[in-house]
Amino acid sequence: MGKILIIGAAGQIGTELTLELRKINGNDKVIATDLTTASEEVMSSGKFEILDVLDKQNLSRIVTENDVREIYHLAALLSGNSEKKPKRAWEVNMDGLLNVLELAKDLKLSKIFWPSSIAVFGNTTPKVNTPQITIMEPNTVYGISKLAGERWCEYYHAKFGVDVRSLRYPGLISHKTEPGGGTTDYAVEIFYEAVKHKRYKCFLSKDTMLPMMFMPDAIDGTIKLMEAPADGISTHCGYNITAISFTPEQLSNEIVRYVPEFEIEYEADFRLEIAKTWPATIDDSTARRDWGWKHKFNLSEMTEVMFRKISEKFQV
Ligand code: VAH
Repeated sequence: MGKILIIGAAGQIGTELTLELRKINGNDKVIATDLTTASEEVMSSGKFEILDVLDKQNLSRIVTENDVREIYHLAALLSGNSEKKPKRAWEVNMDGLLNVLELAKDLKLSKIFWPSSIAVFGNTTPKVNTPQITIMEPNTVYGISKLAGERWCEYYHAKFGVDVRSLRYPGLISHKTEPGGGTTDYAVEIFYEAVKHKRYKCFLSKDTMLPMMFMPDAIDGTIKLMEAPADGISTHCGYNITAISFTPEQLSNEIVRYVPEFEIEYEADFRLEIAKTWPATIDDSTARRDWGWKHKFNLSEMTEVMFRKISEKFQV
């Protein structure tokens, strides 16, 4: 079996996915890359190279020199940052994906993973129990790039047989990496602020319900999808998956169980307008039917682990 390449190994998903794939396949089987160095755990557990996914030559060199057969392409600008730099976001999110898909076609790579997002849905999409197949009219730069990316993935699978697989991730919550410019970042920041300062100023409104997931569930789901038999995969654009939906107020009420004096205030910024276009809850029955997706962590269980791990990190 050839090697696995992670593009974006310094990011929120990439950090944990690299470590899990190294645990499963062996450290020497997984090559981590990013524009900047990654966490100490990623850097010390296996091979790392600096890679800009827009540099086709360097990407091709790393793939061929290391006999890479699978690529997890995670590098992208998230929703908040994409609104600030639309052209750059389109370039990284689109040209980066096309570089990977072209390489997969030319070198007949065995599998590609690319993350889509609930951001592909827009204001005209049904917000409750959003179906796998529905109206998708995103009006954010990030959502437009993810919808276009989904169509490219379906195209490269249909036209060239590229086995590219994708998940429409909800907001992801993890304690290993700081948030990276997304709209759902509040659900990570709030834990750090609660532990360090016992207060948090939330940039969404208290009743903004969004689909979310604890990172261990996202990593398990990603690997389960990639290990599923090809004939069981019914869509190559991006499976709806979800775990828990909650509002900032509901999350704050969970946090108060650990920090009774915790105070939250709400001062909406541009990201509230992004969040308002996204679903509140997701129908992920297709993923559960096709390849056995199921989440493990509910809101209370996630909160307990987040508090324990972040408190350890700050020795409080
Ligand atoms: C973001 N965390 O907030 C990402 C995610 C569903 C949101 O794609 O941009």
